[in-house]
Amino acid sequence: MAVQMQFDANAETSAEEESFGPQLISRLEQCGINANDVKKLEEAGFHTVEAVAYAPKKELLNIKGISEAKADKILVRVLWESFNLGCSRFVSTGLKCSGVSDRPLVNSFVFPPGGIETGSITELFGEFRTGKTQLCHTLAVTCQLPIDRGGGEGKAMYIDTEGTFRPERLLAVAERYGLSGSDVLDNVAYARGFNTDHQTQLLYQASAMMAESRYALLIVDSATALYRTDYSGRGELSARQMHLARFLRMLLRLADEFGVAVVITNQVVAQVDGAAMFAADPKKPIGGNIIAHASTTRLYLRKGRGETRICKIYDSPCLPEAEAMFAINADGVGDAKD
Ligand code: NY5
Repeated sequence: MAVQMQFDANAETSAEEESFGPQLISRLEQCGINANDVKKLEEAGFHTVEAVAYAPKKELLNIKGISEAKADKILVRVLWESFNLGCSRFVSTGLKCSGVSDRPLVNSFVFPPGGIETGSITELFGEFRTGKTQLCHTLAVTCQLPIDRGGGEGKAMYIDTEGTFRPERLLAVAERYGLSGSDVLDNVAYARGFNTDHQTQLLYQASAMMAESRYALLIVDSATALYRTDYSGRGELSARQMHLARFLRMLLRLADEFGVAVVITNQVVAQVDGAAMFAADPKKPIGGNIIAHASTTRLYLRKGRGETRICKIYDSPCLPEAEAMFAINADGVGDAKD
């Protein structure tokens, strides 16, 4: 009898694995990718939807007959599909794509395609008042949603180095998603970071807490601000970069070890050297290459018309160059009224 039961339990698991495990590439035919293109992907060695989702766009472009527009379409479809399958690789931002009207397919998809990726670092950078902190507040709530509502079914950790965290904002976002405000607040572990050594120290505590309970998201808002005050001048630049690199390595390790999404914010500063005058963009994110290497996805936020803001995927090897327009509302980031 016991053996029989065990057999049945196994049968159940394998049925589950079929719908929740890796998805065969042929599934893409059911979501708008034509059979010919699916065949090309398979011949190039992509046998699962996941294999495509993790591939840099460059690899898709190497396949004969796959144009840039086609690669974009496939990647967005694939990310959307893995999002719908609830692989919990992503946490929804509540944002939707727009501004890519020449590719209507991309419209009305969550932004960035699929959401915020778990297991890696996403950097939000932009000037003061472009919505970085508001996006962080929204994510601290949406990460708690069930997976079938685009969440990560876990708690959030919030390291605040600038004193801009506002719990009442979380309550408004909670209400918008129909969640209990007190539950949402209970599920956000908050700490102020006072200097760069302290913000690093907090990550050791974060690790202990992640081992104890299920966190979906770690936010560091801002990851770089304290470096600007703790280190000054050219003389301290290399010490600063080494310290920052160590901090980012610890973040990557947490992302990897606990499968959490890590979101960091970063300011842009005017370039101080003479090159600024000739540069296409006179402002750039601080932290230079060190941050660029650590973050898998970089999202650039800027002001749009009136109260609207624009969030753009910056220099990603995997994601199409899409952007989303949004508004900063009392209950978190949402659709632009425009
Ligand atoms: C440490 C950390 C957090 C919260 C506490 C606490 C580090 O609530 O005592 C302690 C959240 C961010 C990571």
